Amino acid sequence: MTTPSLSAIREKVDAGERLSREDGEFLYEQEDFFALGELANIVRERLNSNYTYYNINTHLNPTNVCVYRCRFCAFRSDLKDEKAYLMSDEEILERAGSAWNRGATELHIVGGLHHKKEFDWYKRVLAIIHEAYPDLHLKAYTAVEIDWFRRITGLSTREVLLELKEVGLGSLPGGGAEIFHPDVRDDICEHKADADGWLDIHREAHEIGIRSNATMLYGHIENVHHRVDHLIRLRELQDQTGGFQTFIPLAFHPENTGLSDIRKPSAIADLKTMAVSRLMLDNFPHIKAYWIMLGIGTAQLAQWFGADDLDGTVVHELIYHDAGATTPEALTVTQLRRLIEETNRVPVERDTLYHHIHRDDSGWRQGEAIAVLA
Ligand code: V47
Ligand code: SF4
Repeated sequence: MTTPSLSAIREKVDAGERLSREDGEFLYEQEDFFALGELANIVRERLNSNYTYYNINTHLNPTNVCVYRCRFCAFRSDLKDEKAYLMSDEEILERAGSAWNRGATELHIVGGLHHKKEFDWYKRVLAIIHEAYPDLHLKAYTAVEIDWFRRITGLSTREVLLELKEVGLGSLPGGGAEIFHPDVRDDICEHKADADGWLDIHREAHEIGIRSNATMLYGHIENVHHRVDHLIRLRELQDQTGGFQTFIPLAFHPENTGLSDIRKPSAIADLKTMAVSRLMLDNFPHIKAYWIMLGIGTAQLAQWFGADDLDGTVVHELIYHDAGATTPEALTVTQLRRLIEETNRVPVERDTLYHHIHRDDSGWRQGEAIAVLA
């Protein structure tokens, strides 16, 4: 094995060769920040040309009551807390209806693990929305939630996924991945699905035709070794299934969490993570800059550090705003397109599965699939 150097890595990137664990760790320590961005941009433009994708979506968090106590989470609540809530069917349908009327193509549904609610309740959330708005894509329930449903039903996770698919599940969001390495995971969220559990659920989803996303929560107690390890575990699964669509690095927001003494990652750390993710995850078609947590300026810059997606026209976001995010809760399509154009990229509206969306006076329709890996 040769010692990594920037020029050796550049040669690999130019040749489309895979980077090693050592390369990933070296890149994280790299002081030439702009060289790192330039390398990530080669891969970004090779896969996605000059496009930056966005979608029109709404977040729905049906309850914040959660049996788990992840140390990084400001969203969860105990059943008897003042801030505890549980949405009624009417509220859920109202939220879905207003999303649909705004032209949303996707609802992103995740929440706490409410120990007084049975699996049927979580299923009904999808079923009632799907029945009322069959064309609204339901990106719902993280692998941690799927694992919880297994625990409360005695079904296998594959059976849980099949039942949810039956009532309208469209794809899985990438949440709950945090950091896979047990040295970190056992400290920040010891009770929930472990790395193998999370990865197996995504594998099963891919096997039954459900696409999914992946995330990594960075900027808390983890180090570079843990981050690169996380990326490599995702890359290995993607080699086997090809079912991941996009990777979203999530910057830790410390306010109101059990880790509130940690400082939020800097814009430099955010952009480095974006770039290393793009370079290491050579088999992921897309890398998403989630502006809600990066802030708008960094999410724009990220379009030159590996990202090709600016999620989304999000409304009703709670997880980050509870943890101190000061970004607006929503951007209009006009604002979002202008932000993308300012970065010298071409805005393209997509649906959850990365088909082009075409709009005219009669509404929206799906077009062809966008930029898939060869
Ligand atoms: O799993 C929780 C993270 C995730 C905090 O799939 C926090 O398209 C930072 O996964 N600071 C949920 N992060 C959000 C998520 C997501 C977001 C956008 C798009 C997609 C997608 C998925 O949020 C959790 C956890 O990793 N999180 N608390 C916090 N204080
Ligand atoms: Fe519960 Fe999810 Fe918060 Fe963990 S991150 S405490 S599982 S709501």
